[in-house]
Amino acid sequence: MIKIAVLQTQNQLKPSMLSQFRKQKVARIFEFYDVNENGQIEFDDIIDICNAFANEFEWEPHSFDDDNFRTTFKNLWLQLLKNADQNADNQVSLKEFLDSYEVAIADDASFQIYIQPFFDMIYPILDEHNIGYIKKEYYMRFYKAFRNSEKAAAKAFVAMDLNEDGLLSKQEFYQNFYNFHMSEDRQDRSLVFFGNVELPTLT
Ligand SMILES: [Ca+2]
Ligand SMILES: [Ca+2]
Ligand SMILES: [Ca+2]
Repeated sequence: MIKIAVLQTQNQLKPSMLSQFRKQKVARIFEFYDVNENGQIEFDDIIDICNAFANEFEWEPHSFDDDNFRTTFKNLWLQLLKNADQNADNQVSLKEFLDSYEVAIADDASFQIYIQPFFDMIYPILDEHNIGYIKKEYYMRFYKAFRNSEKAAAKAFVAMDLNEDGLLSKQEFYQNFYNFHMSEDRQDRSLVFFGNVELPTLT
């Protein structure tokens, strides 16, 4: 509850601080969440995302991995509702999503609070044996679970492998995740993090 109060206060105090470019990237994240493409993120989308991950990672229903992912992702969803659903209709519109990201990616401290949890949840799935890097096969599964093609996944792996050693280290994955949210660089390799490079047009 305290977090909501703080968020609302910040929203009221701060005019829009995000560049159009960063807003476009936030809209790309919105597209990732809005699986059924009805312009709202709702609980059904979250279930669809969980199903897509279970399918790509071949988790049996109610196995540890499946249950763990669903529980954690539902918690992320509840967090998103609390922080973004201004009209309390249990859906998050693009406008509400953008407003919440004005705060969530305003600076590094906010990034740590609001955005880092997604990374902390996803990384251990991709590096299940905790070896410090992600195998290409696992990265491909992750990327395809975002409704991207095999070809796009392969291309993204190459882009995100910053030192081009054929492995995606935790540091590289994090750097791309961070830059996607925070960088103003239109050439940054992180641009492919959530899908194809074409960014959505904002009206
Ligand atoms: Ca939707
Ligand atoms: Ca709403
Ligand atoms: Ca590498």
